[in-house]
Amino acid sequence: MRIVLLGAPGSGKGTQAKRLKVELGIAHISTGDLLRAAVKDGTPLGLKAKAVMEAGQLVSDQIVLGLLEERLAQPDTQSGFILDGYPRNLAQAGALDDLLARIRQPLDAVVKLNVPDADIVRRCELRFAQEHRADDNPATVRRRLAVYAEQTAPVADFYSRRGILTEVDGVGPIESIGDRVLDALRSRVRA
Ligand code: B4P
Repeated sequence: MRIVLLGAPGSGKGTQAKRLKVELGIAHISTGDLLRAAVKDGTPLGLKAKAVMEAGQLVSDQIVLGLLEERLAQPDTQSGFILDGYPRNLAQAGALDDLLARIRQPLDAVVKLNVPDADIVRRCELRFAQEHRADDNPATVRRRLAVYAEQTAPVADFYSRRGILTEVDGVGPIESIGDRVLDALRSRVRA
């Protein structure tokens, strides 16, 4: 199965993708993790991405697409994948369509996690206190939410028009949200 997980920053995409990876036996591809690894390794790409991420902005489409293409060429993606954090704007959604058509791996489903901004701010504050992730500081989280509303929210409409979008309530215990996501995916496969 090939899935896109959509949702605001801190909506739990990474958290739920980890469970889906185990339950469905497919690869988990997080563009945020790929970028953080490049920053940590101090690669030329990571050096470019670091300041952009810390400002709460989106890294350039070209850089992220390059990372994604490289990751999708790895053999573990043959049995399917969960894309977590990509696409984040309409240009990325178009690029993903082209890429998946080229490698003959069309999407099966898009799941959007709905979480109110107030919960997101609380979650990121907690993670900032525990992990000190620079883009989780409260001012940057507000910027990231604004970028999400402006650039990423239209991506949900793009997939809704195509009839492959399912929205799931992303508030509550992590396990219950995971059950809702799996139910949504199973009913989509049966449909
Ligand atoms: P991401 O890594 O995608 O970061 P995220 O939005 O914070 O993560 P996610 O929604 O996965 O939340 P998580 O499960 O961690 O992006 C980081 C940055 O990278 C972006 O701002 C951007 O600069 C760059 N980037 C990434 N992809 C890009 C792209 N395609 N194009 C351009 N730039 C890109 O959960 C958050 C917290 O909530 C965790 O602490 C978790 O424990 C907690 N949590 C999860 N579920 C919960 C629940 N049900 N209840 C309470 N807490 C919960």
